[in-house]
Parts: sequence; C-alpha cells; structure tokens
Amino acid sequence: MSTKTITTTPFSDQKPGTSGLRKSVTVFQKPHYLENFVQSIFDSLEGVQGKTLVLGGDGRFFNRQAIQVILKMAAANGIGRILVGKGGIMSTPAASAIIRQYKAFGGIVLSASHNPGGPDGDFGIKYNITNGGPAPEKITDAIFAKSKVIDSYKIFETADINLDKLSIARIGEMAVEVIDPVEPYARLMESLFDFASIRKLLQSDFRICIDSMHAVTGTYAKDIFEKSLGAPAGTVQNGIPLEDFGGGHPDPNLVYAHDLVEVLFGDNAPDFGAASDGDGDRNMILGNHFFVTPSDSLAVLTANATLVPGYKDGLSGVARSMPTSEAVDRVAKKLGIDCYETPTGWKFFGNLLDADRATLCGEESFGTGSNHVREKDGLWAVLFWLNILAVTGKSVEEIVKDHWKIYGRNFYSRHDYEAVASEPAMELMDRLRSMTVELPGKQFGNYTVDYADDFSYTDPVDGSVSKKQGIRIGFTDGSRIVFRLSGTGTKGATLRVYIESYEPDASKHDVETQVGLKPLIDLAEEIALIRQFTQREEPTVIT
Ligand code: VG1
Ligand code: CO
Repeated sequence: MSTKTITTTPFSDQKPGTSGLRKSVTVFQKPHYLENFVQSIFDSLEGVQGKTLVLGGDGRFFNRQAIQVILKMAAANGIGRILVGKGGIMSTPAASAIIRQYKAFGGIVLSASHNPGGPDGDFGIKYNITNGGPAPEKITDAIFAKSKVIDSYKIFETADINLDKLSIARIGEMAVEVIDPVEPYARLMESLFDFASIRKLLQSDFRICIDSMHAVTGTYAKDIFEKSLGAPAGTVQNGIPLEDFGGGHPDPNLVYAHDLVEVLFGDNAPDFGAASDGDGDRNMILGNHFFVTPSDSLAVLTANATLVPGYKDGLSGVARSMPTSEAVDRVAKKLGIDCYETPTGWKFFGNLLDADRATLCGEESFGTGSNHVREKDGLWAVLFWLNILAVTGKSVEEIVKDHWKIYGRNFYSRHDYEAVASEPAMELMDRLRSMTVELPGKQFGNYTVDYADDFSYTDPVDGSVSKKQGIRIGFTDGSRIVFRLSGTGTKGATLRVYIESYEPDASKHDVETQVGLKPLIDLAEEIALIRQFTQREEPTVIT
C-alpha cells in the first residue's frame, strides 16, 4: 500500500464544457484519460489538502470504476476525507445539498446528465465548489490548462473500497465515509415543502406517475413519494437505476420520456406526471393530457411561491437563461422583483443566488431550482408543483391556463438539430453573427426586427464578462428567435433554435404550440438557412 507516481502525456480534448467534461465511455476508458483529468482537478484546487470532498454519480456505466480510481487518487493527493454516496450514487442536486450541509471543500460528480449511458454511451465528470454549485470558468479554465501540460499523476495502490455498505474506511491517511445519498436530500425537501398537505393529496383520489427513466432519481423518488408521502407502490415507474438506463435516453422531454407521455395522454390518465433526467437535475411536468413548457413552469412557480412554506416570505428576485421564454419576466414585473437574464448553464446563477439577488432560477431545458442548493433540482420542482396543487385544489391545466389569463401566453418551442456536421453548423452561426449588424429595422412579412446581437453577459456580482452566448433576434411585437450551438453534445454539433411569441388575448391561447409558432419557425429558416447548413429537413427533437 503506497502512493505511486505514474508518467503520462496530455490529451488535447479535455476542455470542460457547460457542465464539466463529457465524452463517450470509450474515450474515458483510454489509459490515463480519467486520471489525467482528475489530477488536473486536484492540481487546480488551492488548499484542498486535508479537506473534505463529496463524491458520487448517476450510476451509469463506468461510475463504479471511476469512483475507485478517484478515491485512490484523492488519497495520494492529500485529501483529508471523502464522503461517497452508497453504491457510488448521488444525484447532482443531492451532491450540491451534501456539499453545503457538510461544509465540504467541494465535490466531484460523475454524470453525463441526459446523455445515454452504457458501454457505447457517454460518461462525464464535473467539479463543484464549496457553495455546492458548478465550478466557475476561472476554475474550469485552470483545470484545462493543467490537463494540457500534465506529465504525471499520483495514485494510491490498494484494494477497492466496498461502496455498498454504509461505513468508514481508510486509504492511507484519508478517511472514506460511505454515506446515505438520499437521507440528507430528503430532509432538505421536507424542510421546504408542506409534506402534510402533499401526503393528504396523494392519499385522496388524486393520482400521480413519476418516471425516473431508469436513472438516479429512482432511488430518491421511491423514498420520497412512496415511502415518505404515502403514494401507492408503483407510482415511480422505471425506478430501478440501470447502468445503461435500460437502453433509453434519460432526457425528460416529450420525445425521450415517451413512457410517461403515453400514460398522461392515454385513457384513464392520472392527474399529474413528472420525469427527471440521468443525474436528477431536470424535470418535465405533465397534467392529464397537458404539457407544461419549462419556461411556463418557472413562471408558475414564481407566481405561486408564497404558497410554499420554504418561500412564504416571497422571493428576492428570479433569474432565467437567455433562451428561456420571457414568461417569468412578466411575473417578476408584477411582483416588483428583479429578473436576471443569464447565459445558458447553471453556473451563471451561482453568484446571483449567493448574493441573494435571486431566489428561483430556471432554464428552458427542463431545469428549475432555487437557493436551497446551487444546481437545478428535478424532484424539488415536482414537489413544488405538488405543493401548489395540494394548496389550490386546481388541476395542472387550470393552474397554467389561469396563469395565461393573468399574464398572457408566451408560445415557446425549441428545435434541436442533433449531431450535425460541426463546420457548417459553425458557419451558420458565423453568418448570423455577421448579419446582426444589418438585421435591425428589416422587415419580414408581419415581423420587423427590433434588435439582433450575440448575447454577452456581465455578471452583476463579480463583473466577469461572458461573450458569444448565442444569437438573439428580437422583433417589435415581442417575438424572439435565438440560435445557439450546444456545449453538452458529444457527437458533431447540435444546433438549438429557440422560438417565442407573446399572445395577451386569452381567446387565442388554445392554439397548438407548433401551429401558433409556424410563421416564426418559417422565418427562422428564412433567416438562418437551417436546412442548407444542417442538411436536415427537420429537427431531431422538438420540445
Ligand atoms: C444543455 C441545456 C442547458 C443546461 C445544460 C446542462 O446545454 O441547454 O440549459 O444547463 O444542458 O444540463 P447545451 O449547451 O447542450 O444547450 V444537464 O441536466 O446536462 O447538467
Ligand atoms: Co442533468
């Protein structure tokens, strides 16, 4: 049993993106690949020696092997203590909660989120800081810089730790505590929501269905909904976490969460349905034959926050990512609170939450959360909705339609062109970028361009500037079209087109989303020549 220093050479592709490093499993299995990145993390953290780190992942293929490697490397790098989730499991929001509760130095979370898993799927690794949130660019840049010059890494040679038993063990000087990854998170949820009212609702004839998509929330959802809140056994479907997510794509949207969609849009549908993603930070909310757009969900939670014990005193402010619809802006205006527009990615909310400028945050990509942790939180959003439904006695559809009556409806949709060729996708963006100068004032049928830019964000707390965050084209009637390239895809490029229009007139709210947005969808094609650049006739996924 001793520390060994192993000679290595750098890999060129270890730049952490929006949420850490994501690559296919086969890339992570290359000799020294994982080790190089992990050593680069340890080398970039000043003062981590002797401190506590949290470790866990979404249970996908390679999770257990990676955890054993990281534990041994942590011991060799002088880490004081590691808290690792039993079975190597920890959802992203639970990791955030545990880092905060234990006042840990930080944490390492293993996940490629909503990307498929298994030997041919994806794997990922990200570092979270003391506040429980994703590392800011300053740290991820330092990790990348290290990974480019690395020539050796340190690892402690010893037997594997048993991850399946709650225990305290040692690797050299370092303590390894295998902890329950659910309990601290479940207690936090209980402290925020009115569990008594939700329990009463779930024991009435109100029926719910939770789809964990064979990913990490299976463990959490069974404990919270079936055990703690008394929902009938079987409420959680696809609840056993599997290394390949049962061959599925654990992305909670209308296309990939089809099991749940069939239940909620089928005969004898329950009153409420929800799904979450691979690592449990996303959520999709459905009512009986009704889909709640994530942007609307954020607006509804904001408007109804004071009904929930954890937020009964009101919100300090709200924040949304730039491509998220402006529905929440209207609520913030009415409540007289600030509304921040940030680039895509949860890390941009961290400073606003820490400085108490925002209480709730959300992204159009099925992410909602609050200052209770520093990540988006799927099951938190589900409990928030159930709390609102329990207190108001209304259905999901009534809640949303009543909301539209008050605030108007923001028709909203995202069109994804997944795994297209990278070069033409970048050309499409470059072309749009150069067009932003000439677009303002231009007329396209009924639409006149009000502004066009490549979104740039100045963090109001630390003044840091993030440029080139997506092309926004705004029209004089309040409609918007946004173009971005994904930072989380692992094959080629993924073009995301976000389309939004505003309709104040309630008599026009019952139009199907894609129909309501048709003129703008056509306009996006006319302006960006999507078909020509992507060589695709239609999007891969429409949400
Ligand atoms: C996507 C979403 C973004 C989200 C990110 C991480 O990024 O659009 O809103 O924050 O995934 O989510 P991109 O760059 O592919 O558009 V998760 O659940 O994968 O941590
Ligand atoms: Co996720």
